[in-house]
Amino acid sequence: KDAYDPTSVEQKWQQRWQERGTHAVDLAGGARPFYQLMMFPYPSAEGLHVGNLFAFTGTDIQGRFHRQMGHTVFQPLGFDAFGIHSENYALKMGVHPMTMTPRNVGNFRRQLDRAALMVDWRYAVDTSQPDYYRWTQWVFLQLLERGLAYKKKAAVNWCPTDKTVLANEQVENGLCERCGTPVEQRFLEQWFFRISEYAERLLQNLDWLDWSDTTKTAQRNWIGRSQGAQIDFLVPSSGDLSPEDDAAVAGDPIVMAGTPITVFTTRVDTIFGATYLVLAPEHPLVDALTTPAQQRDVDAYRAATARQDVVTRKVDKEKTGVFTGSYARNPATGELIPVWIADYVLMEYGTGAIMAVPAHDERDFEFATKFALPIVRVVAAEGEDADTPVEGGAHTHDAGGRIVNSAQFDGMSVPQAKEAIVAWLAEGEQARAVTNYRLHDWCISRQRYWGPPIPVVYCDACGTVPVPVDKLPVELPFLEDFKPDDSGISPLARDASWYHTPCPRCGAQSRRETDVSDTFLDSAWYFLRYPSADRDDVPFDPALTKKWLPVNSYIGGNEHAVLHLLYSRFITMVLKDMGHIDFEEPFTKFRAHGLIIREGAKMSKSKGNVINPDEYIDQWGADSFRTYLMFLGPYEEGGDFRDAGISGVRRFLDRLYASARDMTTDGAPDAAVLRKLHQTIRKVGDDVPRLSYNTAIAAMMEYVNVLRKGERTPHRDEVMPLVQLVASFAPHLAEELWERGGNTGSVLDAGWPAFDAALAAEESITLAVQVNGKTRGTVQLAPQATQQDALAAAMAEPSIAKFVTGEPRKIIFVPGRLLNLVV
Ligand code: ANZ
Ligand code: ZN
Repeated sequence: KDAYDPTSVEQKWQQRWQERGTHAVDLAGGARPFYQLMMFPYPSAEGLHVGNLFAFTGTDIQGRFHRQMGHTVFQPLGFDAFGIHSENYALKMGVHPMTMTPRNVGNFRRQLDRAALMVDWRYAVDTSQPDYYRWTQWVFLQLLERGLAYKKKAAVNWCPTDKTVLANEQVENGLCERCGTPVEQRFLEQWFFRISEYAERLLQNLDWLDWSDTTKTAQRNWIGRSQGAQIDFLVPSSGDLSPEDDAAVAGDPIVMAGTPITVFTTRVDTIFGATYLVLAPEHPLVDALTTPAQQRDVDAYRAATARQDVVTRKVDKEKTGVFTGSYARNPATGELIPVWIADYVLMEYGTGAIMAVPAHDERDFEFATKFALPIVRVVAAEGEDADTPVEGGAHTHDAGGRIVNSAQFDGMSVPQAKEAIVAWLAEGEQARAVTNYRLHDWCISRQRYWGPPIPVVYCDACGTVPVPVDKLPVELPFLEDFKPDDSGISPLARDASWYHTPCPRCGAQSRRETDVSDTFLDSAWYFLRYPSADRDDVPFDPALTKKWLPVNSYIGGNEHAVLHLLYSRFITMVLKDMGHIDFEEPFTKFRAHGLIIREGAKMSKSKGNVINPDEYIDQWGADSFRTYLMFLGPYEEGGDFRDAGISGVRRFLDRLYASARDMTTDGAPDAAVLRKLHQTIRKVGDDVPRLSYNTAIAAMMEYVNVLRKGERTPHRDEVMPLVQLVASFAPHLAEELWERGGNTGSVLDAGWPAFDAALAAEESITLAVQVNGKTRGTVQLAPQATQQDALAAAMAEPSIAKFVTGEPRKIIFVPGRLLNLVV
């Protein structure tokens, strides 16, 4: 008898699929469109690793399953080829990225085909090709036109190893996400996108998106909404000084008289306890507030802060700071309080200035203790009063407390006081309720080579001029030496013949922008491009976009839960607002897959524990490998890759193969086998759409065991439906067996096996019967039997009935499991 030989089966079907165009999708004509998206890979030189294949296979199963359910499925794939990943690799290998990228892409495609991904390559994208980035530049110009792209000099994260600016999202615990180097602060002119304007919408829409909760939570935290107030503390002019003001205060030179210092607080209820102000050292008012006597100290402190990297800045360390010499009036108490600068206040958050309430904020407490600033209690908990000293640390758990030392607000709860005090200060126009977001504008410029040049030109006469859309792409020139340097200027500035260009407006000699855009911009719109990847005239065709988008189902790694997904949502909203598309959320459903672990560690190139899928596929076949990957554990959690496990999966496919080889068309299928079959159809059909692949595979394995039990000869009608169930996992084998079963055409287009609930129902169930908690026997019942049925059956059984005298005092009935009679 012939045995399952994956190599020949897989070669045969790879070729058939090619010839028959099985994976080609009719975008214009196909009915019931279903857009299944997977996160596209960076085409690194080593080729695909098992982690990639785990992600893609799990997505491919969704795509194939939906096709079996009668959808036209579009499941494209492409390459996120621009960016630091590829560029750093090219630098390391000494190969130019323009040479390296197509080579890697070719290798990836070979591997992806081998793994049987249902991809129509006519719709592939490569973000580093001019026919793609031309439209990335177009997206940039849309934002520029809309006033959502702007340039400003800003403190930015600078990676001294990669020699480039990083977005906040690319800094993890103060380290460069790519190379782990501590990130420094630099002051550079950068292009930004105003994503912060979309913060509320990005937050609100999360409520109705069908996304995994962990992903939504990550996005919510990133957006970081805080409800609070802005309060103005005025720097008094000498005329505003009253006799009560401290003589020393009045004697100091007062700079910036009348200027408000605006703070952001979430605890306006504590304003009577605000005993000093703190500004970020970078705050624009610092210079004007600093008195001559304090100038040297302030300058030294600011210089020291500027030298600090972000890590040191953000860790909770010993508090430092310097007095500016100026005072401002607390609008609640009327008192003058000193204005300090300290690095624990960050310029990027809120207004870059705080009112310090040492009694109720931990960092303020440490600071006040160190610099002997007054600590005034304004909230009292149970058992405390206005005079209870604040000792040993701030009292931060104020939820149940009462306001004290706060004039007319004494006795209020914290929430009451919040409202009342803002209203009171708002009358004098010294406060307003505000919502603050942690989300910053998106810095999109990179002083690197391997990205799309930002399409603007600087002209002495016309200023910043966008490159007209019909002049796109601004092609990335071939630069022999593309290595970044420490200057903070992009390598593109080295090619004078490239960056000197006539102004598109007046024709005068002008200069191109030499920064390229962030890779995250490439991937923030790629899903829009896929259906129109073959079009040169438009970024995306309106009719196709209407038909195929938003994406029905998106699967990808949790490492992109914040950045990539948030940016994609933002760009989609902007394009909607500009009338280019008619939806504002790109991904209706998103699920994050888990990670494959090996020997307890995440599989990664840097850990050197990567598995080469080619070797496994050579040895076991792609179908076994795919199925094994999906059997490792719950798809959304991932699992541990063990070399031994794959043989069990292969045995399952061997037995399936043998079942189809040996099956008969004589007679009729066995009733018990049919019951198991229909139970399996139901289970796999339930499990696959909720990504529970491992349990679906386990169910199919169980069914094969029933099918082959005692070397019985299975009936054709018992085998063929299983071939359909397994088709999304083991696509080559399924096609082969489908054909052997006398069918023509792809199993993918044969629909889903018919499910019959009546056939799936258990004929009878076994119920344990207890008397006074002791098992006395069992009865056979219909699965839907009631308590009364069960009691009758038990009483009909003499071996049980003999223990029951008279009416039972109590009956405990667990349907399908147990009947307990208390007598
Ligand atoms: C007074 C106060 C009293 C505060 C109190 C807290 C407790 P979230 O909730 O994260 O938004 N803050 C404001 N801007 C800051 C900045 N740029 N750098 C550092 N800290 C800043 O935090 C809001 C609180 O963080 C604000 O409320 C402010 O301190 C501080 F018992 O104001 B609070
Ligand atoms: Zn000009």
